[in-house]
Amino acid sequence: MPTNPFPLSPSELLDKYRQMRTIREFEERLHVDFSRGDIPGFVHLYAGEEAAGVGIMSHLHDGDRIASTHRGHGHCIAKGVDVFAMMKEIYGRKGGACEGKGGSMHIADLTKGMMGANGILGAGAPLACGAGLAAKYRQKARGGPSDVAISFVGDGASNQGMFLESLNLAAVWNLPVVFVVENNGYAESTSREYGVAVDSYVDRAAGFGLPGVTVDGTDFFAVHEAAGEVIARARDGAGPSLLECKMVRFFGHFEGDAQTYRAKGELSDIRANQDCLKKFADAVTSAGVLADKQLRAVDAEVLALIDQAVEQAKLAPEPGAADLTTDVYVQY
Ligand SMILES: Cc1ncc(C[n+]2csc(CCOP(=O)(O)OP(=O)(O)O)c2C)c(N)n1
Ligand SMILES: [Mg+2]
Repeated sequence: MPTNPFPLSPSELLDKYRQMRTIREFEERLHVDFSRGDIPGFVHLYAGEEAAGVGIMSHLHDGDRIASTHRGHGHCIAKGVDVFAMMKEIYGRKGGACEGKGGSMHIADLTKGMMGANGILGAGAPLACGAGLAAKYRQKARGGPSDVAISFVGDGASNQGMFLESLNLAAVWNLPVVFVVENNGYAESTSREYGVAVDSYVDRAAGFGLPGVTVDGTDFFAVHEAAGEVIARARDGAGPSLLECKMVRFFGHFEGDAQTYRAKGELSDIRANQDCLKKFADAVTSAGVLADKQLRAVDAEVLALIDQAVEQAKLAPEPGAADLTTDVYVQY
């Protein structure tokens, strides 16, 4: 047996591959179904960014909370939200994660610590501060390591006042929060260079008194290692941090985006050279820790799962008038 150079066992590695592949196939399928007119509303796809979501969420349990973005499907899947409930939600059907009344940008599952995708840029950051404060109180009462909260924002959303205020609040209150900047180089069609003055988010974090680290977000192992450190820091009460993941998005900003702002050949180049799934597969197979046929078997299982999820979503009824006021107000 070859020695395993990775920090995860072969079965854990296969599980991470499965999660990333599930996100990829989920998004590839939505791309096709949306273009056919099968899906209502708006969707923003996470394909290409899987290593970040899965690398970070590998260190979390259900008691840890995440606050996601408009591009939230990958975060949901990596946090353990049921793929069938997600698909129904995106199709606007009963049995969806929010009974079909929220759609792509509002998928939430509090039992999994998934506080919600969010159509308002930067709005997840103060929610994560709230979850971090709650975790801090719980930790004081019970002792031991703290639950943590993760806030995700894109490079564009990182300019929002709410995000910057949250960095300050988390630092002042020493909250167990990690702020993840998913830097895919674009905010809609605006390139990062045009809209963000600093080259590195680590510098921006330093201005608020937070440590920061930048990683290649297309490298699962780099994300996994860096996320492990900042999350352990938060759990141990040593305070908040910022983690910048440099990444690529394989599709447009939203489905239907003609992407005329991309450089010539950019899309084929990132698919060929910056595909986090290919990089992961190359690393684990060339080290001899997993065999190609094990990965292909997972690919086939995932494809079948996504087919079933779409089939069930299409069969599920739409919410009716009687559902209008259910799940709107909390019952005390
Ligand atoms: C407060 C607010 N302002 C503007 C928008 C419109 N909007 C939606 S997504 C987006 C760009 C987001 O870019 P980024 O944060 O980099 O995330 P990405 O889409 O690249 O994942 C904008 C401007 C919004 N939803 N909310
Ligand atoms: Mg972006």
